[in-house]
Amino acid sequence: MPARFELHGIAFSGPTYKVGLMLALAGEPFDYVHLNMMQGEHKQPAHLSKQRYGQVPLLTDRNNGRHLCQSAAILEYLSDTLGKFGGATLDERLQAREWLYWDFDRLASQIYRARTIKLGIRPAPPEVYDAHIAGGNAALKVLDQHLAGRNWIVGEGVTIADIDIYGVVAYAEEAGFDLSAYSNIQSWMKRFEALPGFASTKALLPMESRVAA
Ligand SMILES: N[C@@H](CCC(=O)N[C@@H](CS)C(=O)NCC(=O)O)C(=O)O
Repeated sequence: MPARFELHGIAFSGPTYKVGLMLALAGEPFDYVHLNMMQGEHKQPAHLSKQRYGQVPLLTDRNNGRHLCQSAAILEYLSDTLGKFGGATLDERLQAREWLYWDFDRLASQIYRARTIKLGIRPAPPEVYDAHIAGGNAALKVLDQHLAGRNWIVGEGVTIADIDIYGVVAYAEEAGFDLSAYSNIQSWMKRFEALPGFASTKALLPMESRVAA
């Protein structure tokens, strides 16, 4: 029987990693479809008919034929349908959602963009890179202070807020950030990486398509 979920993405993509991580932590095997973005596969009608923004990730739920996009919305969908990582109460669920919005506004926007500049994928003048580093550090400081005395971002257990934000902070060093000043973030990352089912970007997002084991 085929796996319930099919994830379309590229190995480089942080938002795709977030979705792969969620599935892995939830113990859901998934088929992985590698898109050839160099050849513009993400802008072809076959992809656009399922992913209106012409981006990755795209997640298909074979149980109901749904095609889902936008990583944060996908995490919410998965936590609703799988009954995992959604928070223990309505208040926790709302707080987790708050962090997802904050992430894309303040953290992911800076870290992901700094990374594409640093890796030469989207070249930009040094002052643009420096502005992303400054903005990212401001956001990392907020996160580090929030994590003081806490194991997880919301409540007492792992939620989609942790999964979403880990899928950004995991790329910070590659983007040129120095995490040594953020001891609470470092401890939280270690706790996160020890979770059953945790896997690195390389393990979850290969350079070619893969059928679930
Ligand atoms: N907000 C979106 C961002 C997705 C995104 O930026 N995807 C990139 C790859 S990491 C992409 O598909 N870029 C190609 C494009 O925008 O044309 C999400 O979280 O899913």
